[in-house]
Amino acid sequence: MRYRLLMPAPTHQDPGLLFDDVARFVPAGVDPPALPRSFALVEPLPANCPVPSSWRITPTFERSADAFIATIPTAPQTSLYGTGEVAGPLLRNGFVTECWAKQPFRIEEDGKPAPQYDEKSRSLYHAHPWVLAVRADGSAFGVLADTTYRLEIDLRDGIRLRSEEPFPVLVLEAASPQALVQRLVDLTGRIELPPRWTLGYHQCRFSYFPDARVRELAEEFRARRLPCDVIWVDIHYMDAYKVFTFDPKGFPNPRGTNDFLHSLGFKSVWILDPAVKVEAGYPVYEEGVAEGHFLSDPEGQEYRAWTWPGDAAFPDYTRPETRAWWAGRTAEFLAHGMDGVWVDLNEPSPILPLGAELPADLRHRGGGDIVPGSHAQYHNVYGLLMSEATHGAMCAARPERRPFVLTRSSYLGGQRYAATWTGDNSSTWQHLHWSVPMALNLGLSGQPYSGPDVGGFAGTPSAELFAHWMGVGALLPFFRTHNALHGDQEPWSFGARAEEQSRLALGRRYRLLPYLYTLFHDAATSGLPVVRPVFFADPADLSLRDEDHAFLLGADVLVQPRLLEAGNRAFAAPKGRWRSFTLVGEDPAADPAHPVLRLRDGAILPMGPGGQTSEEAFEGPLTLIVSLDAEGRAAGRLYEDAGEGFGYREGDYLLTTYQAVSKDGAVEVRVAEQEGHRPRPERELRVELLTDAGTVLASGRDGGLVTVQ
Ligand code: NBV
Repeated sequence: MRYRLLMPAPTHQDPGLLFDDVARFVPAGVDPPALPRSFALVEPLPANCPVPSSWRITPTFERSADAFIATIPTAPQTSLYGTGEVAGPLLRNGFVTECWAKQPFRIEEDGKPAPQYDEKSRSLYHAHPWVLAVRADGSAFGVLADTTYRLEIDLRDGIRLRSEEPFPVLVLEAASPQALVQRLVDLTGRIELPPRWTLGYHQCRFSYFPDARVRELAEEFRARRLPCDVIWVDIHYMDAYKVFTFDPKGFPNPRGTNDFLHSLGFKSVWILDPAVKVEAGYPVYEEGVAEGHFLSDPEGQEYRAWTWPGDAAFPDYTRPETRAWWAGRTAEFLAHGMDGVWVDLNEPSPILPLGAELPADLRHRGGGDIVPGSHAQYHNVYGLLMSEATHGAMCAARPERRPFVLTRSSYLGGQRYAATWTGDNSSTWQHLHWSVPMALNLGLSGQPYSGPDVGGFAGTPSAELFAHWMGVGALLPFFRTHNALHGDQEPWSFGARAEEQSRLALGRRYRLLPYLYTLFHDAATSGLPVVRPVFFADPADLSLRDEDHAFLLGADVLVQPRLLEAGNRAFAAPKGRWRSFTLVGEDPAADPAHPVLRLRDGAILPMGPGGQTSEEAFEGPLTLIVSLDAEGRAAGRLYEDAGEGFGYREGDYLLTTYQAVSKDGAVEVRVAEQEGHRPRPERELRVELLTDAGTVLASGRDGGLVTVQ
């Protein structure tokens, strides 16, 4: 037996029904009002009502000498997902992971540690105490351990949760996994509609240096006619890695660099690290000391650890004053014209020794509704609170613009403040594969806006691997190439063929942007993720439960990529007909770097003309790809707005439902419904009808009737 039981009977006290489909269970002997506030939930929970006798899932609580344990048995053929950011397959049955935000590292064959993850990594940068379970009949339930403390999630035999501190468990019930994810984000918060440019392609490197290199890179994208929206600036822009400074030689004029990027139609995102160099005369540090912003040890001494700039102190983001200070500094930083902010190393992670963590007994002072506590209590929400402060800074500094923050670490509910990426992956086929299940499980945990470092952060990909990664990355929510200090990793760095393959992948992405933006609108309103597991198409079909090469983009597009070095594998495909289609006249059968795309029967897919920037990709003719169902009907939606700002909240948007109906040997396509006050753009409407005999084309005016003969 793993844990010694001190209390004989499994117990909980007065479970409470919070809503019809959400109940809370608290271990016996724990006073619910004495539990710390929830960081996952947007609002405090309502008062309990008695749980009806028909309630299906009741955790059993036990207490051992050193831990509190909650067990939730699962019926056979229950599939388990979620648990946030995890390396490995989509289906999580049989795995043990830990909610403990961590910069992972693995031991290489020569015994040396390397700062990347593999399937043995028990925890990565995020902490998501959440399991999504799909029963054999396709109905679903979710288990949320509402704690910020370290939590083990053991899925080897049902669901077993273990922590050193007592924790309440929320159980959510839903008719389908889709409804369950929606319910989760009702409670933990939805993303805000992102600025439209963030859906384009991002080029990053650790680091483009000096500023002339950034400008050269931007010019090269335009000269080669490779679509790109965003150039990223990593830590070398700082003066000796000091946060909120600029290297006087390498980046003397950040405003000028940003102006230059803007003049070529790019946006920029610049990195910020939480750690502040300990240095007399450095205003950020001195201000931090004077105003009490840094974490201290139990004796009250400022805590220091070794990071990029050397010895550094760490802001205590549990303090409202410290979040406000950070936000103020960030707002000043933004005055140089950055369009977005990237917050890194906020697990938080010292750089050396590798794998180092902040001590569990550091003191967080809290404030407002955050009570003072130890680092053991607040470690997992450090990234969440830093994201919140940074997001707040963007909103305050530019109230008319939508914020964009990318964070490496966060916690359940972190989608409220920031998008994320899957950290320091490696340039291997295995990591290319994991790009898919990692984005899917983040989506099933409430975070729909994620993607991998395309091409891999550590190492250099082969031309073939890079081209495949571009092909898949183009179809994931966040599409950014990034690499470490190794060789170049731009679309043209791997020879002419890989450049052409990249151009095609980018061309596909930019044509799909109107559909993708519609999916982000859905994520921001209904809460459904942008990329979804194939089993969403038929949750009761057990054969789909472990499919994690193929995935769904929204509900209508099935993506079948090649993710293995040696050839492809058979995909588990949902029932019904999914016709293949192309976006830029490509032949995916001829080049496996481009995933096969299939459209659900009965769906209409809206597409734009493509372009060099997202700006261009939303102008000009609209194309609808139509696949009729057995009744000869199809429907699809398109969401449009200004792409920036908040006018959409006052109705400045257009949400159109297009409909296709076959009638007297022809197919009629028209607007069936529309919502919002935004005028319909004067534009051509092109229809591509997928049929057994090939694609049939027709065109007319958007808003009018288009007949396909
Ligand atoms: O800022 C440098 C890197 C960054 O490029 C990477 O994406 C982060 O995950 N950062 C980590 C710190 C260095 C880690 C070795």
